Parts: sequence; structure tokens; C-alpha cells
Amino acid sequence: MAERTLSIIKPDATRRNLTGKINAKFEDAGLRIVAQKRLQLTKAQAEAFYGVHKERPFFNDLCAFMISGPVVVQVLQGDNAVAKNRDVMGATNPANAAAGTIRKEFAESIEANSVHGSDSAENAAVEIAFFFAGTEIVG
Ligand code: RTP
Ligand code: MG
Repeated sequence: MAERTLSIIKPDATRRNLTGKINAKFEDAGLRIVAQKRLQLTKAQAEAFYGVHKERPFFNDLCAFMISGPVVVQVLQGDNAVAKNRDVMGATNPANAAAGTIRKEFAESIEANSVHGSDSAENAAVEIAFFFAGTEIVG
């Protein structure tokens, strides 16, 4: 079933000029980039986006990291896009990520792990609406 998911290329990856290499991984897996923009997140935006994690011990560090440089926010579309994107991303901790995944190849640490991907179709809809107007998504 065609589906959409929200992806973020994180500051560790934009800093190392890896946007194109990461996008190639998405496209090679059959995901289509149907919206994309480069942003400098504000602290308020990062805290709102990661609101579900606000009780976690890593919340403050994560928000500081996410505003440490530009991000690229994207909508990926394809069959089972949420699960497919998480397969391409690999495990949160790059030490546990499978060969060929984005995090295995590019992540620096469990925090600076190069990409974010929505974890369910329901959250994808909320996260897409957080960054994009409907008119900015061209499927
Ligand atoms: P994401 O939301 O970024 O796609 O990653 P995820 O589902 O694999 O991981 P999640 O548990 O949702 O955590 C969100 C992000 O927080 C950072 N993190 N740091 N220091 C730590 O122990 C720790 N754990 C998680 C990572 O940047 C993770 O992607
Ligand atoms: Mg998550």
C-alpha cells in the first residue's frame, strides 16, 4: 500500500555533506522524495517535534544536537514507506545497525545517528503536518 513517512537528515549528516548519499539510499530502496527542504530548527521547534521524548534522559541533549546545524526534512512515499524507511535507516544505535543501512555506514553515535524516520503511519501523518503544507508535497 502506498504510504508516506517523515524523514529528517540530521545535523551530523548535513555537516559532512552526506545528503546526496543518504537520498540515494532512499531512492535505491524504492522510496520517492515527494517533498524536501533544508531548515535550521529553533529550540522551540526541536522541543515540540520531540515532545514524546520529553521525559527521557536524552531529551535535552537530543534537542541541542538537532539545532546544532541544518537539517533536511523530507516526505518519502512508497509501498510500506514507514517500515521500508526504518529498514533503510537501520537500528538507532549504529553499533547494532545492519550492514548497508544508513546508520551503519554514516552514523557517528546513538545520538548523532544521521536520520530520523517516523515510527508509525499515525505518527507520520502528524510529523509530516508539523513541517509541510499539503501544497508542498507533490506525489
Ligand atoms: P528517530 O526517532 O530519530 O527516527 O530514531 P529512533 O526511533 O530509532 O529512536 P528513538 O528511540 O525515537 O530516539 C530518538 C532519537 O534520540 C536519540 N537518542 N539518543 N543517548 C541516547 O541514549 C539516545 N537514545 C536515543 C537518537 O538521535 C534517536 O534517533
Ligand atoms: Mg523514534
